[in-house]
Amino acid sequence: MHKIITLDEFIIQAQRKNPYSTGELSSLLRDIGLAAKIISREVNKAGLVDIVGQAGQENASGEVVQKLDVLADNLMISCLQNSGECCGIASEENDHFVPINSTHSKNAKYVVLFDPLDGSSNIDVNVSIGTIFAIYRRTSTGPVQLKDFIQSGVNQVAAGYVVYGSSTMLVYSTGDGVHGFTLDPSIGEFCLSHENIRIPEKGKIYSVNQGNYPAFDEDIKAYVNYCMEQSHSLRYIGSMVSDVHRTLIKGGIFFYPATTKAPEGKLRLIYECNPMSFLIEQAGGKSSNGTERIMELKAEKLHQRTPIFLGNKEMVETVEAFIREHRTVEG
Ligand code: P6P
Repeated sequence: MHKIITLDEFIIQAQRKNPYSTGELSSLLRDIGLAAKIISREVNKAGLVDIVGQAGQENASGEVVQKLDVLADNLMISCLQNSGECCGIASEENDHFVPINSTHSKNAKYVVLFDPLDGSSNIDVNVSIGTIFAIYRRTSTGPVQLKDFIQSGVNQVAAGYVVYGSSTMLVYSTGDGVHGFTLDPSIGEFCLSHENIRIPEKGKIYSVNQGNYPAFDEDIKAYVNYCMEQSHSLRYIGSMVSDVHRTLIKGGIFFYPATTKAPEGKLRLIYECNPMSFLIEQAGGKSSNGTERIMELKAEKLHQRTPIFLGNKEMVETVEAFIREHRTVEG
């Protein structure tokens, strides 16, 4: 029988490799895994609206049903509060960061940033969605401060995502490779299914909302035309976690460039682009805003957006060359 290695076992084994590890990060990762299992259960029920009720309405038990992304946000916060290893969180669903002030938590050394349910607009058409998270060591002392949350992506201690798709998978890295775990609902455990994921060297898939083509800059239009001339396949799910997961496993490039409608791009730097870039780089790929490494970008605000191009090194460097050449010509 194939040996099952659960997420908890894998985390503990990884902790044992680090003699200075105190177990706090391990505990945090296990709590994120717990939140993921509960969110997965709720997402899988979403299709049963008549039973569970729609957001804002009461369900069969008379409870007010929350929008799934609000529910996911509350679940992540609750699990992180219980962990005692997190002194503050920042998420897409909260305008400001949220200190966690319980006796144990307020002295904890980690902050967690997350998008609790990315792509939630796809829920009602049964398209896979996901949770994205990033973990940093706080830099301040005393009450947690904004600067603890808007650190450069290179300071990430760990990052990962959960994709709620045909199966629920948790993929994460603590800087020692990227590892994927598939949820076995029959035992309620995330089981190691993809150890040390490496992005394929070559890619023939480009992933962009080509409907925005008229709103792209000329250099991006030129690159999209190049992808079509190369007979690359266009795959776009419209859920970042799903598009990045496919890119990680099958190779290719995922990009959300600046457009005339979104001059800063659409995706958020600190809780979408930085964690995904951490994983892509750990798997041997590249991630930039077209000219600079994503993880070296300076964050000024919690909900700051950035253009992003991530995937195979070769494909990202090709689009960077298109951008560089266009800017040289433009002068
Ligand atoms: P568009 C989902 O709404 C999301 O935030 C990401 O998950 C996804 O990559 C992007 O927006 C899709 O945006 O403009 O192509 O629908």
